[in-house]
Amino acid sequence: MNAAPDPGAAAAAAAGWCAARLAGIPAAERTIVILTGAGISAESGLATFRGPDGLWEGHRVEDVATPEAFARQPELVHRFYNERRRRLQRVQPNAGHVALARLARGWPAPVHLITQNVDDLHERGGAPSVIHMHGQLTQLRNRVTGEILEWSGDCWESTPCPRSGATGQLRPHIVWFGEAILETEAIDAALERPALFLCAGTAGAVWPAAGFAGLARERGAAAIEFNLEPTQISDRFHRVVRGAAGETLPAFVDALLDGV
Ligand code: BJW
Repeated sequence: MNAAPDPGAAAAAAAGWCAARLAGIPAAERTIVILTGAGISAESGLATFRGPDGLWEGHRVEDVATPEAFARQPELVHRFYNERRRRLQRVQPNAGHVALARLARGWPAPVHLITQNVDDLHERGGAPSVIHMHGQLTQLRNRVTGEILEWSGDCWESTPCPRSGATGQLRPHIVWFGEAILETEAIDAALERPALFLCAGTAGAVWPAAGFAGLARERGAAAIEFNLEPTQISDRFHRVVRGAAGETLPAFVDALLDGV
């Protein structure tokens, strides 16, 4: 009987493969782009969207995270985000977040960390800069003036905007289905010519993020996926590392920083 592959060893082997691929590229040009999704925060205790824990009070994310749902039932949508904002204050970054921050700080070339997550666990894990393409739980937007506000408490339709004083104007600063993603200029610049593309904890079910791996590969990047399970985009990667991100990413980052 074959023993199950050790995720840490598989991650270190993938780092060795990357080091060999990058060897011919000058150190300062070994740009890394990292895309993360809900799976990287799962070990911190935040629910993913499409796993067994993916329903919220029986609602699929597609039924709550749309402008139409907010127009129809604003209090339901506010409650969804209020609960997640409260939960965020009770959780901590895990070893996966910390490992990526170590990579960003220790790598000789630019490292662009793009996250679909609306939590702040990359920042709290030490990442020097994070591109939040789907918004942030800790921000609200005034839908009349467009102003963005830092926010840590609950928000309801009855909550007055601290600037305008009016009620019924605030919404989560979150990108819902059918809305344009944020930080497109930073994302386009990051994806211009990556040497290495790392993708951790995303199912690859939501666009445009699901297309980034293919784009990075077309532009010459070595591409590695880190996920517990096969995903909708696994075939876009040169290597896949199966296992929990909190185990595989630290092993990968240690080996990569040692080897190049
Ligand atoms: C682990 C693990 C562990 C677990 N370790 N791994 C092309 C084709 C088809 C459709 C479209 C298309 N282009 C656009 C669309 C429409 C749409 C879309 O993608 N629809 C799909 C349903 C098909 N996209 C959009 O509407 C986007 N906007 C857009 O394209 O705008 C165009 C436009 C331009 C100009 C003007 C106007 C419009 C917007 C997408 C917004 C997504 N928003 C959400 C919710 C809001 C954020 C929030 O509330 O948190 O973002 S949806 C939800 O899915 C959330 C996530 O960021 C996103 C991705 O989910 P993710 O991260 O992949 O999580 P899961 O749960 O799906 O997967 C977790 C993974 O982790 C699994 O694989 C596990 O195995 C793994 N895992 N534990 C490692 N310990």
